[in-house]
Amino acid sequence: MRTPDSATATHCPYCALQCGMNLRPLPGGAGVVVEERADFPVNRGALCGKGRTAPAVLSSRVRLTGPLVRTHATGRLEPATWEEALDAVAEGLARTGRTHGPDAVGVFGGGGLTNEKAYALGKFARVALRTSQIDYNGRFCMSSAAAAHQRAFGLDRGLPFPLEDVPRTGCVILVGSNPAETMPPALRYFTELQANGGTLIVVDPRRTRTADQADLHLAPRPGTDLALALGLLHLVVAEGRTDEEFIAGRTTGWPQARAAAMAHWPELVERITGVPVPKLREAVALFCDPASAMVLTARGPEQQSKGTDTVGAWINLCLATGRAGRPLSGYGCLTGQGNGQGGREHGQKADQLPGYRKLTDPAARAHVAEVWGVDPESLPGPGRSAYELLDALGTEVKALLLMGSNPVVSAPRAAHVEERIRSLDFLAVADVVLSETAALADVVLPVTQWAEETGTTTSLEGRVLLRRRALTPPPGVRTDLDVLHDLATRLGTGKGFPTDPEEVFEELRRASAGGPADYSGISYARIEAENGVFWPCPDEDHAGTPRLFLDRFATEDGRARFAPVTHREAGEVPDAEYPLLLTTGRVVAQYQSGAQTRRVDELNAAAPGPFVELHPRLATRIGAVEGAPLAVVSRRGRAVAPARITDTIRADTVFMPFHWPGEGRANTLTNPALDPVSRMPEFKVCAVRVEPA
Ligand SMILES: Nc1nc2c(c(=O)[nH]1)N[C@H]1C(S)=C(S)[C@@H](COP(=O)(O)OP(=O)(O)OC[C@H]3O[C@@H](n4cnc5c(=O)[nH]c(N)nc54)[C@H](O)[C@@H]3O)O[C@H]1N2
Ligand SMILES: Nc1nc2c(c(=O)[nH]1)N[C@H]1C(S)=C(S)[C@@H](COP(=O)(O)OP(=O)(O)OC[C@H]3O[C@@H](n4cnc5c(=O)[nH]c(N)nc54)[C@H](O)[C@@H]3O)O[C@H]1N2
Ligand code: SF4
Ligand SMILES: [Mo]
Repeated sequence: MRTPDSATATHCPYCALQCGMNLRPLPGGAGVVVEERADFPVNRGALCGKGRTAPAVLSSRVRLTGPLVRTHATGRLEPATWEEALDAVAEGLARTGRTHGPDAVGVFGGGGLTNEKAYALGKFARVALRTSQIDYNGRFCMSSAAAAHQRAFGLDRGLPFPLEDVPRTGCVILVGSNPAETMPPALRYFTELQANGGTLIVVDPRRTRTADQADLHLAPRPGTDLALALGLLHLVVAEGRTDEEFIAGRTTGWPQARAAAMAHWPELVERITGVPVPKLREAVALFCDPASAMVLTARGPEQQSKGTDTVGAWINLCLATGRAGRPLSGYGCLTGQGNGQGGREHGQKADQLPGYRKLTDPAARAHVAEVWGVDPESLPGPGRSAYELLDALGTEVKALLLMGSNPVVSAPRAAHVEERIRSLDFLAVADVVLSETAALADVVLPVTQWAEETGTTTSLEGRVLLRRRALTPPPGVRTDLDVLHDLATRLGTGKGFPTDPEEVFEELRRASAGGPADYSGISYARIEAENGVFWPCPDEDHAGTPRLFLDRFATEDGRARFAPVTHREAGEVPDAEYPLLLTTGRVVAQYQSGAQTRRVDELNAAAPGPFVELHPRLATRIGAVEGAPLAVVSRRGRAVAPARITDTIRADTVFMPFHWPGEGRANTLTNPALDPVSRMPEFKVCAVRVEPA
């Protein structure tokens, strides 16, 4: 949409809040500046520093401006033409497929890719490469919440209601979510909730800026949220606060879930979590007294080897108290990446086809194969999950095409993953910058960025949005859609890979029609006219669905399913050798692996490097000094970063942000223990020892 004065209305390239912004071109083709876009209701013009400074990454000073190919002569990445680079990628992938079979070729995508790219990438893997080996970084992000959503409600949309409902409910429990750092413009929804007389409970082992604002802060030991949720449910039952009518009318599985909760009495839960019983009782009262309430989770409880069961336990709490499938009540997950929601719906996940269809469902295969003009039999089955795929590199998967992720920094047990990546026969990376992973590639393909291309994203609310191209890309770069088209052409299947995003979206609409995430009624024109459209939207006369489950859940019988979950320990627990817990997360000024934000001066000034947060008591015990280098050692490796001493963290836990490579890389330490259902790695808890370096 062109605004009257020639700025372009679009959305931020980073997180799932997808804040609206206007981009105004500077005179003489000198780039764009970000301006306030007040008409987009979710952020009403507010932006965090990352969004405000996003145009800095468009500068040729920091981005890739032409393809690079590793030469035999020097062993280094050297500038090449697009023809040379694309020929090399097509040949590298095809050669591996010919020699070792199609499943020796892997594809790794990202939740930052637009819907059109995610869709084209999944199709490229299955149709052009015929490989089952595709997965993406969203596996590291919201897969546990997605699995729990599916299990309980029969459908996974992160938030089943728009954010505008938050200020009008009675109480929100925010579990392992730190929007003050991770989605600053969304903080206003919680502030307004409190101004309206509602209460905010924050569950986080650290007293974050978000927790500071809460009416009640529960600080459990990392990895014990499952016990905490069960303990709260125990109290709900013991205090007679269940909603029997709702349980009888709209759920199944309560007797088993109830029995499991009754085994988690408050004193036991206090012992497991470290949260005192009176605080548990206070939380139950705040949650149950008002007429409506919500539970929102983010990566804290989800990035655990029991993340799916943990989210299930929080959903149980909502179901038992009738706080789901009703106005202003429910469970939601705050999805993370720019297209974290849409990226999980259109087929870059190992077990999935577009429209959130299952790759194992014969009817889904037939429908999508017809849209793609291929034989359903030719579609491969489900492949490995993200960590399992990375772990198989160099052995069973010998060539990889990577688009939109930087696993050398962001994958668990990163030194091992880096070593696996180095052992590949062939690696091609499409990126906007020379990330730590791209630097290891045989071929690097430089692609356009958000402001230079058009495409849709689906925000954490399930609202499908349009980003409009606002400026002409530099001559040396191409779009991801161009790359997939050009590669498919070389592999002999160019026809099904259009380069016009709207044409891809029109095909995506047809592929998603009748599926759980049905986009068939959504068009670019509607998105612009309506400031986004909530899926499912099955036809053009359908208004979209801001609120799900009000009449029935998406299960076969329309009832929500309780999960019969009991507490279990994390993959690693402290012992004499590794007596402390490490947890990891984010700071406001850096984004993810830092590939983009570490290239922005203003953000680097605000968050220049890694650190280890620890409690003063622990610091005294081990002789740590503020600002002095501290070594954190786990069974996977050793990382060193300056100490940051603060009483806002539990004394048995240390925290590191994961945005940096090198010596201070938090993921050198993390444990790739996987959740059995979602295959989510345990980023949020492992056992470590800490000593001055
Ligand atoms: N600035 C910034 N913003 C971002 C991103 C970014 O990289 N930088 N990334 C985006 C993406 S992809 C995502 S997924 C979101 C993530 O958004 P959040 O989930 O809010 O971010 P995290 O910092 O990973 O984790 C949130 C909190 O979980 C707490 N925590 C750690 N262990 C546990 C535990 O065992 N239980 C509980 N209850 N809490 C625990 C941490 O102390 C932390 O404060 O942010 C998005 N926004
Ligand atoms: N220890 C620890 N590790 C974590 C987490 C944690 O909490 N703790 N969180 C996990 C989570 S939730 C996530 S989401 C992951 C994220 O980790 P990554 O997957 O590494 O995410 P990004 O750093 O955003 O990497 C995206 C890459 O793609 C590039 N890129 C951006 N846009 C495009 C595009 O349109 N096309 C192409 N081709 N490239 C593009 C960027 O420049 C960047 O290099 O990290 C996970 N790792
Ligand atoms: S909160 Fe997220 S979407 Fe909004 S400006 Fe910041 S990074 Fe961008
Ligand atoms: Mo994420």
